[in-house]
Amino acid sequence: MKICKTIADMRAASRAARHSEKRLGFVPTMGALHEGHLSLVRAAKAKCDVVAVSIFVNPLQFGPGEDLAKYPRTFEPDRELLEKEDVDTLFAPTPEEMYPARAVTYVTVEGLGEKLCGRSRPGHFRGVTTVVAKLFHIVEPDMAFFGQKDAAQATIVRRMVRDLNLPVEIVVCPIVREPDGLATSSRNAYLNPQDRKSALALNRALSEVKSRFDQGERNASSLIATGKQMLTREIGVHPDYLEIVDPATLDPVREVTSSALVAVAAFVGKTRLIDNILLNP
Ligand code: PAJ
Repeated sequence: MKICKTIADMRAASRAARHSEKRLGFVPTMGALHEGHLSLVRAAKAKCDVVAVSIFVNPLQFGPGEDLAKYPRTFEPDRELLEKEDVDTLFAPTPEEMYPARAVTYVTVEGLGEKLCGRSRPGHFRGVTTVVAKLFHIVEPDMAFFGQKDAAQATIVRRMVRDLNLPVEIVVCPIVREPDGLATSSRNAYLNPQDRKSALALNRALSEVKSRFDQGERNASSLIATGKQMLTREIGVHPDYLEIVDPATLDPVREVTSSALVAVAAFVGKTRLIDNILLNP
């Protein structure tokens, strides 16, 4: 596996792949890799000839008081995992390499960027779309792989690609879960044993909403109330939001008459976790 620390090196690796007419797949990550990330790598391997993964803890998508400084950085184990998956190129730039001093240019997906997590994390999605656009320009992949775990992020990236006519196909892969149902996340490492148990409330709330839906309930307010009840029942869990939205616009729906996304975010102790499920009438 070739490790590129500079933009110039990464561009050269991509150029080489393109010259040999190889289909280039790309998986952007912030590292602390787990089975969720590896599922994207495997999907990329299955669909593309050459696979590049980036590891970059993007300062621009963390708000003041968020976990940028303590975000897990585990480069060596990450590198080994990617070697084992037979990844071709690892792009791991420094913040200085990615952001020229006094950079003032951003990519904003207006409206969508202020929904769901964007409401409680102002500027978060602007940070995501700016770095993903930069990564796409540097790597120039044919296909890029994202997880349904971050459903709003996937929607917003798709919209950016469409609006800016970027020549990349976005593939969204299913949520990977721990055996007990908790969505796999780098932030699960922050949970103490008690919080780890409480964290199951997110998936439990979503499952409860799904089962009420399967029994015929279509009213979003009523489904939301069911989910919130499940969440608040658990000590140490503080809901940020539980919403039922149109997966393409992220706008709330009143009645679930077509495919809808149930998205939840909650603090478990000091750790903010997210999860979601799709309802298909
Ligand atoms: P990160 O949280 O490292 O996630 C990288 C990718 O892995 C994202 O597309 C995310 O949705 C996916 N992923 C994480 N956990 C998953 C799970 N349990 N199942 C399936 N996919 C999962 O998301 C980011 O980094 C950043 O915002 C990034 C896109 C890299 C931009 O900085």
